[in-house]
Amino acid sequence: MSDPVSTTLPETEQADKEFLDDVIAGLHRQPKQLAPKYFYDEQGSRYFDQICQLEEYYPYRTELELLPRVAKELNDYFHQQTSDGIHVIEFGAGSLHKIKPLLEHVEQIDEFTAIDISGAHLQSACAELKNYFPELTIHGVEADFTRPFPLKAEGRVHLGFFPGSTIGNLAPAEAVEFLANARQTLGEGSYMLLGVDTKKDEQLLHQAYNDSAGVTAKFNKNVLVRINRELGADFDLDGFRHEAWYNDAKGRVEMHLRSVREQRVTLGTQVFDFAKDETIHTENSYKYHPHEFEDLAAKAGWHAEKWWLADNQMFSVTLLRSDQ
Ligand code: AVJ
Repeated sequence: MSDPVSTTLPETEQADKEFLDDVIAGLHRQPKQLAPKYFYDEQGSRYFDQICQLEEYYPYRTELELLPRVAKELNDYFHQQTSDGIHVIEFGAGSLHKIKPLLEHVEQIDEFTAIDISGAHLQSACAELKNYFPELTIHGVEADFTRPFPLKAEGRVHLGFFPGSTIGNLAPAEAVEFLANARQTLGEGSYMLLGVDTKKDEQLLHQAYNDSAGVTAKFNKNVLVRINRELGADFDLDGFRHEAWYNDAKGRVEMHLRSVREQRVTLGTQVFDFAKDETIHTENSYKYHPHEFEDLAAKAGWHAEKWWLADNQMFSVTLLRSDQ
């Protein structure tokens, strides 16, 4: 039997209900947690773009500098592999800056599908991309890319694109599940290109997630702003402070919002009590050595065909090919 909720609610109402259900469930957990995908409303996507311009946030710029080299080598590689057109499918596409080097250098790409959870942001980004690449067929899809989705078009090469180390938001087991789903979606003989942040000096990681201008703090707190505005909660924004640190045992940066005092937050009929210093865990950002990532991808039926490391070793890009 089909779920009456998913069939009767329009898509945005459905998304609101999921947001509400997730927030309630997450805040009832111990420790309290919220999923990082909820940072990205329009304002959150803007904060993230600001983070990418910060001196301290090395991942964005390091990857962007590495991608032209990757793209030139990919162009040679694909010419050797196939004469078919390539359809690139980007997961969590954001502002569409990362796809440009690929479109500039990989000549066989003639179709591009961008999937992102922030629909309005995506539409304007797609329109802008069309100005740069008028020949390219572009589709913008507002969706949660962690779910499987249908892709048509036979006789073409599917290249999944997942830059920015967004895969780092997933715990290793979830990352394997995502990669296995992506392999299903993309189909037999497909490829996937991923940007993956590397393990590095703890001090550099700390600075990247605790910038001096406080943009990351605003980005982190934006999830509470959303919960207040969209779900009618009464979070006191000054009652929580941004924290981020590297958890060496788990190989991840964690972001939290720490309650500065004992307090109660209400959301409709729900009540959430916070002890002083209790945190809401809002994000994990896993870091991998290229070989660690290769092993993880292998568990999802992919093998690493090639990988690239930035000159300063601060970021990596891996090309996966689905196992036969
Ligand atoms: C978009 C998930 C790659 O983990 O570095 C930036 C998000 N969080 N600053 C990351 C983020 C805090 C970012 N990813």
